[in-house]
Order: sequence, then structure tokens, then C-alpha cells
Amino acid sequence: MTGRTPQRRIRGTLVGVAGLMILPIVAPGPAGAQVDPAGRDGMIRSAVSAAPDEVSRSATVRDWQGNVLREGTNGWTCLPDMADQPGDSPMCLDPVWMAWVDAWQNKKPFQADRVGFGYMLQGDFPTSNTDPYARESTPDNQWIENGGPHVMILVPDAIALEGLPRTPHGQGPYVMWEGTPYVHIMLPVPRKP
Ligand SMILES: [Cu+2]
Repeated sequence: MTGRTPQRRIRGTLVGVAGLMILPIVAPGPAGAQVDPAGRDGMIRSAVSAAPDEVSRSATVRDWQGNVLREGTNGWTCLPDMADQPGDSPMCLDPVWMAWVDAWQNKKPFQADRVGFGYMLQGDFPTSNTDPYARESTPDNQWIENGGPHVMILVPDAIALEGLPRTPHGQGPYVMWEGTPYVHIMLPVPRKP
């Protein structure tokens, strides 16, 4: 996810974070232009469930096509669960993470210019801990079928990753996608009620 402002427009192809789903993304038009109101309310409820109220309450909410469902004021962007992915995986992301998403989805270089935070307090979609684009379990890709709620942390300098486990071991933070531009820290936390 390279622009650093919440107003930045996402262009190119947006795929599900696990890389399983490829959706065309349009530059956001008038707020919620092609979104029916019932669907919009459900997506907003899903999206804001990804972060603590103090974060999600004033966040911008977008759907996965880039439409703004609700304008926000605090620089955070919340995205709803991806309907055709298993699991419940809405997310609320800061501008560093939004730039990361764009890079990851479009297989572009990425370098965090500061610490970035993302909340996924409902859970995760199935993914590999070693391969950002894996679509299924292999003997050595540390497949995570039922990822739990977590906070995601991007760091500008890999030295900050020193000493952290490289595997999801069920006992605290670990590093995901090491050796790729998309490396980040996963911090398991309780589910948001
Ligand atoms: Cu995540």
C-alpha cells in the first residue's frame, strides 16, 4: 500500500490481501456512487469492526472497488470483509499501510518511510506466512488456515525485526513475509466484540 495521504486515490488492481481475489478497482468517484444503500450499511458495519471504536469511528470507509462509503477525518481507512474469501477479515489501515496494499497488490517495490499500523480485529483470511502471493498450503509455506485477530506493524528499518520469531507460534508477535518488500510484524490480539 505509496502515496502517503488519506486522500490518495488507489489505482491499478486491488486484490484480496491473501492474493486470492483479483478485482478491478476504479478511482473513487462521487461517494458510494455505485453502491446500493443496504449493501453499503453492511460493508460499513463490517469495516469499522476491524479496529477499536476510537480509531474506526472517524475513519474513511471504502469498499474493495475503491468507492468511498463514508468520509472520515482521522487519516484511517477501513475496508470490509472480502465476501469471496473465507474468514472474516475487515481491516483499518493507516496511510503507510494503504501505500503497502497498493504495492503488494501490484507487485511493486515498497519501503515504509515510517512505522505503519493496521488493525484486523476480527480475524484473517487463509494465507501463507512466507509467500505473499500463495493461494494454498504447501509443505513449506507456513500456511495459516484460520488466522486470528491481529495488529499489523510496518517498520522502516529491518533492524527492528531482529530477535522476533519468523513463524506464527501462538505466543505473541512474529514476522510475516520476511525476505519480501511486504515484510511486517503480526501481533495477535483479542477479537473485537
Ligand atoms: Cu492482517
